[in-house]
Amino acid sequence: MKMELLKGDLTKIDCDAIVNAANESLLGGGGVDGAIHRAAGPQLLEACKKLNGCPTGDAKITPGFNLPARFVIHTVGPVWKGGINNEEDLLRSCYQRSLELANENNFYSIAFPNISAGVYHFPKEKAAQIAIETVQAFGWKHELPKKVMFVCFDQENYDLYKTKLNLIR
Ligand code: AR6
Repeated sequence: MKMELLKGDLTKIDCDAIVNAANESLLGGGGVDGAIHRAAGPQLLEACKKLNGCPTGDAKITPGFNLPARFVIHTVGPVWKGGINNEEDLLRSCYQRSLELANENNFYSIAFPNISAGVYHFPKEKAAQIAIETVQAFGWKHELPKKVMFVCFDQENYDLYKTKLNLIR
């Protein structure tokens, strides 16, 4: 598996699936979730309504509609509440379940934002560490997805991922 770091907007990425940092309702919100729904168009909300929500740490899939990405994998990260409420395992599970869905659907490429590191206040660096570790470990055991992109909206996140990815290369 190849891990790539990109700076920019997840909704512009052409790949098999982008991952949405959603909430348990799967009915939209702010942050990257809002941006994805705006770019995908109203059909995305209609598709999400049929999924009956999603528990924290799990993931569900829809088409990408007007997005360049063919599919959206909606995952629900944990809200950071001090780190003593299983937040780290739940975040690991978001990456794991998203990658499992990508693998089951024979996806070649998938792109992640820094899940939970915005409105949900998970410490950015710890979140990036969990993202990279979980993706790397999945890659040791699975052929697909072949390409995993980390898409950072801001310089701070980009620099965090860059430092961590350089350390394992
Ligand atoms: N492309 C890439 N990354 C982005 C983009 C974008 N277009 N927009 C924001 N980010 P957040 P969360 C980054 O708050 O913390 C929603 O209301 C952002 O800088 O989107 O998991 C949902 O409905 C940050 O690094 O997600 C939930 O209620 C990262 O994406 C709640 O927010 C995640 O920030 C989920 O909160």
